[in-house]
Amino acid sequence: MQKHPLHILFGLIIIFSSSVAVSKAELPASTKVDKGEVEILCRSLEAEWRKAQTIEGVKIQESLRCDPDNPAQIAAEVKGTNNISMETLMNTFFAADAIIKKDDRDGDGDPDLIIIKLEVTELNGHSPDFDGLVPTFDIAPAIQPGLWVFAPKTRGMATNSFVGNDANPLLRAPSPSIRVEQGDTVWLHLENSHYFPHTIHLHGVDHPFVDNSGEGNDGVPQSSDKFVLPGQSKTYEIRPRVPGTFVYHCHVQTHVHVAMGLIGMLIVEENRPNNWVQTFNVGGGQVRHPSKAILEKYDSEYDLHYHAMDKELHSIIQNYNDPRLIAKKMNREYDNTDATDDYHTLNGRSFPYTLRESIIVAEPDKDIKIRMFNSSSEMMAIHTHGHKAVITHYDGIEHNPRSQIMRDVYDIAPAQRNDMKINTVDDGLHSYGEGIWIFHDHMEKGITNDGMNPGGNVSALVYKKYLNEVGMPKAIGEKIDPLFTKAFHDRKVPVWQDVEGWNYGEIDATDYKAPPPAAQVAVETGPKPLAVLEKEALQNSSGNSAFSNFIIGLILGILAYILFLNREKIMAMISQMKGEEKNV
Ligand SMILES: [Cu+2]
Repeated sequence: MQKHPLHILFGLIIIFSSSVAVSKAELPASTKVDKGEVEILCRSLEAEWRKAQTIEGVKIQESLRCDPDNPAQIAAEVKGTNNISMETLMNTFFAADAIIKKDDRDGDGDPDLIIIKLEVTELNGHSPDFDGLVPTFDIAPAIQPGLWVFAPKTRGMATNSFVGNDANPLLRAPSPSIRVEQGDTVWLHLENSHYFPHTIHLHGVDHPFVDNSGEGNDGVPQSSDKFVLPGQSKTYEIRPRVPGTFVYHCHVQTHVHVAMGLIGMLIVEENRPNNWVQTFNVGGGQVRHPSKAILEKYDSEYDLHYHAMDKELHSIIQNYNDPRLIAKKMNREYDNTDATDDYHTLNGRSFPYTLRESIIVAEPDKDIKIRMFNSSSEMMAIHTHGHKAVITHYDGIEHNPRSQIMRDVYDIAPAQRNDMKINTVDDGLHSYGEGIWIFHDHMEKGITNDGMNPGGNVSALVYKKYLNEVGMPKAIGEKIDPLFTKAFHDRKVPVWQDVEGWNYGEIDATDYKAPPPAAQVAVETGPKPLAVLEKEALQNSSGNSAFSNFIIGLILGILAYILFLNREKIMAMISQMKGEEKNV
């Protein structure tokens, strides 16, 4: 039989009419959550600091990010605190003996004896004097995990000023990148300004097991060294013969001291004449005075130090103030085999703060050197949008150029280093052209702050023409303002509340109690007492649910459609039956 299109339409209307009936619902109104004060995205106080300049004879590259490194500090890091004017020194927080550079032993125009002084600093720790943390270091809006870091020896107060308790700019996470030159004699002097024993282990850096005086030099209390006790000092002596990207870290209670932040990059630069290297890169990111060897091959250089934190561990120093209690809580009660990393940082900060100081600024047709380091305890898989980088070195050792590989995801195990080259030629392979190209961990928890997305170690490679006058990306997507609030990171703001033209908020959950599973929550106009909901659920369970309505409607519809298609046969049967009745 030929089916008329009207027959099919009629059948479909009957089949779906019942399901349409149950989808008619009255939703409760959306409410809007007050997200409180939105921080200024970039305070833009340091416009002069962004410019390329020369201080104390030190050439300092332009740094277009929102929060550039202080040029006076760069000059001190390159020349040493002993070779600069008092005025320049006073424009930094360095102690006068923080970096001593002297003795051009090979006569090649740069110093060969480098004395670096490190202290151990607690950030966001318990204060004995008031109800708050001190000194504070926010990894994202109002997120303040307790941290320990190696820090350059500082002068004066631990705080930035008298009016706040935020840490001075030298006291921050991560522990600073340290740069020395191949063949230098380096005395790494640890002044233990902390309440626990620590050491320094030089991971991957060429160093003798014992120093000239016969003392242990490997930083491992169980095999070579004594602890450096609170108030004591120790000098680690190295004369690195091999260049590369290496690591230094504490080797006392390593399973927690490294996680607390006592780990940083130690970079040995290739030997060149007149090669004054930037001894510290505080806070990582752009190296504003790259070494001679780097400038032979690259236009700019960035240190990317990734870390992750379990808030259970990092809150111990905020909840307890007695070192004996902290030792008990941290070394015996805390179990890192049960740990979950809650915070994921790049150069000590999480998104959105990474946008202020850990962006990579690009221009077309340039070569960018990246030193990537993972100091978390899990694998990472960093992905660059819009670019494929060539991994030139693993753990500081250069690959044969023929076997160097190009990728767009860079796996990096704990403690590993990838040296990478990003070439910004727009050829569809190295780069897809200018833009704001984010880069982030593809282990997805890495892009959250305690499970709130976006957050974590996300940052961006931003082409100059996409940067605004204060060094923030000129994003053309969604507004990022809500991410600069405490409320967002406290999990209080609905994630799509501020989407223009949609305004998807949240239902008023005051006094709201979850109904039993069978109840029709979607059609309620307001919260009802649990007893009423339960009664309704009982009635619904007798076959009045949306699903059962649909099934019944479907069966009835099919039956009606079959009857409709066979209506002529049925009519004939009925006529036949009537005829038979008459004949009786
Ligand atoms: Cu330690």
